[in-house]
Amino acid sequence: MVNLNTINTILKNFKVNSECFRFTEFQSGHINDTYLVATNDNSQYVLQRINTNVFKNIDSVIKNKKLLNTYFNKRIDSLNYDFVNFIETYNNSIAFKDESGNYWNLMTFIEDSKTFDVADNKDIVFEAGKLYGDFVKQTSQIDAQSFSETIEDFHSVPSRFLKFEDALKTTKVSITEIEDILNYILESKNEMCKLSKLIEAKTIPLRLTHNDTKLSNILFNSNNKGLAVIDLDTVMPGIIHFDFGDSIRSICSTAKEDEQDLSLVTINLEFYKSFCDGYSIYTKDILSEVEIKYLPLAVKTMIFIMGLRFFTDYLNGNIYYKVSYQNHNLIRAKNQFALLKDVSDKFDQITDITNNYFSK
Ligand code: GN1
Ligand code: MG
Repeated sequence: MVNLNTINTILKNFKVNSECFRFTEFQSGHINDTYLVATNDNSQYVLQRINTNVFKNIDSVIKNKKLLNTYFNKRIDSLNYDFVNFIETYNNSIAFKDESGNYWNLMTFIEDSKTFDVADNKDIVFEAGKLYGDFVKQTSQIDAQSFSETIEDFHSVPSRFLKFEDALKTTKVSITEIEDILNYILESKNEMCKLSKLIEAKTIPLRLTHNDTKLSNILFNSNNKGLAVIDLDTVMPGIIHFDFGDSIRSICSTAKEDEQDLSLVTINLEFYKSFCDGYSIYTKDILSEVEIKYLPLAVKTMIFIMGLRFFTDYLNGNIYYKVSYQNHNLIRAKNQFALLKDVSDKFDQITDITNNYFSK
């Protein structure tokens, strides 16, 4: 547990001349520990301890964030939205390593901002579409190859399958309890590997992608207008489908990711239209025909990956995601697979809507 002393010891290493007198922890992330820090010069900062159990390749995380920070700062006058600004340490790094080997980032806090876990109206969804679409536009000039992979094969279905199969061999969970899910995962395998095959064949181009485009990674102001895209740990080379699909998974679901009542978990097609409406504003002219063609499949694939990852972590005894109760990851997995079933039922409509908004 951190206390005021720890926070101030860390703060001293960054180029800020102020002391923290109060801090609170943000509760929504599953991976890092994130604090809102108020200082005696009337400023607020976001201090984050990077989870090195998840981000084993910490040098890549630091390098990528620094590259992006420099890039955004250079273009500050032409940006449509605000961005996460990393404060440097006295060693000119954007991360500080403490005595216990923890790595910390310090970021400016974007004032009067808030996040949502679930969208409750389509204006929020439209805004989210615009912000994530703008991220694609702003970063489209970057050579993705100059960024490193912060987590290897992060959205690779074949690699996630291997991890799932390993977990299945060693799990303490009784197989009879989870037979339905196992069958569903195995039945879906072929279709869900398709995007990975297209990447391998270089049919779909690599871009710089965010890779964690949840609703809660967008800041909104008090009028529910989007302010900035946050959480840049997983920015690395990827395909547009990772970001588009993960956005829909998170933003167009009618329930939160760990809703237990599966009858509440569906895809909201009105929200899907609003997201496409906002997203296409900045991306329509940038995306190629082949990228557009596979957007609907991306929705299925990203929901599947998250379901598979939550389920694998459940089998492994919850070693990756933070959980609040024993079955939390199982509930999350069932939730994602329920969403996937609804998306599959409505796939023709999803494809038509996508074509309406993105076809040139
Ligand atoms: C994790 O950054 P955070 O905690 O919001 C995860 C994402 C998942 C998400 C599911 C590095 O995101 O991939 O989509 O949980 N991040 C990492 O809510 O694994
Ligand atoms: Mg994240």
